[in-house]
Amino acid sequence: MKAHDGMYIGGRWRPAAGQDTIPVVNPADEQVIAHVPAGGTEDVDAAVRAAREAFPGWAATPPAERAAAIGALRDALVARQEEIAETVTAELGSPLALSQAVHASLPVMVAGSYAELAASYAFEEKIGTSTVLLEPVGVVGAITPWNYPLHQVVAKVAPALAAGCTVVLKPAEDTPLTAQLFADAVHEAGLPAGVFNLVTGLGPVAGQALAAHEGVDLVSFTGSTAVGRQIGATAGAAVKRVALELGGKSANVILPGADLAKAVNVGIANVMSNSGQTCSAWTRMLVHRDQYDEAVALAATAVAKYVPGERVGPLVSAKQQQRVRGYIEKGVAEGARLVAGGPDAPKETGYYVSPTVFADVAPEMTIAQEEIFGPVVALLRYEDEDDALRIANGTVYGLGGAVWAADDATAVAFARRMDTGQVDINGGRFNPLAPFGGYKQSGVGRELGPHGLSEYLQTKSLQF
Ligand code: TXE
Repeated sequence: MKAHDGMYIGGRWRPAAGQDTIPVVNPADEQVIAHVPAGGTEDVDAAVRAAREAFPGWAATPPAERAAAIGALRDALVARQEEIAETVTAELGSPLALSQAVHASLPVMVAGSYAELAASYAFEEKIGTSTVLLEPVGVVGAITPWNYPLHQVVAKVAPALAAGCTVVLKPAEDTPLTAQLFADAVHEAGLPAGVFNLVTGLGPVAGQALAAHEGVDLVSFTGSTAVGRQIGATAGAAVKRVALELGGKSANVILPGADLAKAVNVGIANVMSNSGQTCSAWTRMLVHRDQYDEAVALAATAVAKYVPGERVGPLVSAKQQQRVRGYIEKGVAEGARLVAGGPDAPKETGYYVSPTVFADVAPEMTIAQEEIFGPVVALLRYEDEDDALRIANGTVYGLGGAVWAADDATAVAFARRMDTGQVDINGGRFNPLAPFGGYKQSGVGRELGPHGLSEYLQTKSLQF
């Protein structure tokens, strides 16, 4: 597979400071498909320097011109959509149909939304006798995960650019090729040199150097809670802005009166999509005790349609496969009942995990508390609405969720009581302008739409 052997810094591809490389593996067949440079401190320094030099000019560029540049970037992504989909499939393992429909398409929507927002956003407001200026924070260090290789990048870079910030991106080491394609698109769009820079490398090396760099004014991180905690602590010590999008254990609450078959089927599809590697996936299905047995039967039938290697891809890496199989073993050991799937790998080659459904899951079990990040659904039984709410809110996380009821008003009344950042009402629908982010330990800050843009701004009051 095609790969750049350098870093994109200051508007051009240039050699990495060191010789080390990282192999990129296709998780469906375990073959090495490319190598990318493993960046270190020197590469990060050079990228941050380029971003700092570009910052004053980009910050002073009128919002309408920044909007036009983001629009050109969107168009460059559109022109590369097929290549992006194939690349995501090669390095993440997602079925090509999913790569086309989601991985290559969602970022286009998000970039388009920021092209519009950059032009229409009120970067200045009047409050009484004062004028408040909303100014870009400065240089952004963006650290992204592999689960949505392009979306995670665009959800940070597009609002940062719209705000007038410049960016250094350190993408996940598992999916650097998609990030390189993004840099190509930036280049084609003609963004000024240094406004966007890319350093590939390992988390504890390049990621750590970027997060701790004194030339970085804001760190935006999406990934594991463990690393997020560390980045938050480093940023706190430096009194630096930080945005963290971390794990989740979202509840899919099916209230009596809802269309049970639809709620279960959509709920299973939600977790199976991207092999369960979605931070907001509805991994806990909460069903009233009177409907529980019927829901378990429906879930078992629904999950049978997800055949590994066809509708559901492998996990991204051997490490993730092992981790998820470990959680399934733990579920069995703690007494949950396997209804479908199990810990055995369904295929000899590739990092596949069997689509798995657990019934008789108690709220305190590990599989009901910790993020598994695989195609695993836990069905929990509740007694009444208060019990459902207690279970739904009973984890350290609060990222996504769903409520199904006979009507929207009933679902909304329940959703208001949930400690979580986003709730899909009777199915929901993706809106690229709606803020996304966590309550509790799911994170700090919001992505997407105007709320996502405001993360990259700081306020200055002019007093008259
Ligand atoms: O995450 P890491 P991993 C969760 C999910 C998954 C688990 C582990 O539960 O099973 O995390 O995944 C960079 N300083 N999520 O190990 O390590 C790393 O290079 C700076 C949820 O892949 O957090 C990559 O770019 N950066 C999630 C990014 O952090 C560091 C998406 C994420 O990798 C670093 C992914 C360090 N010390 C995993 N160490 C979501 N919220 O969507 C690593 N990185």
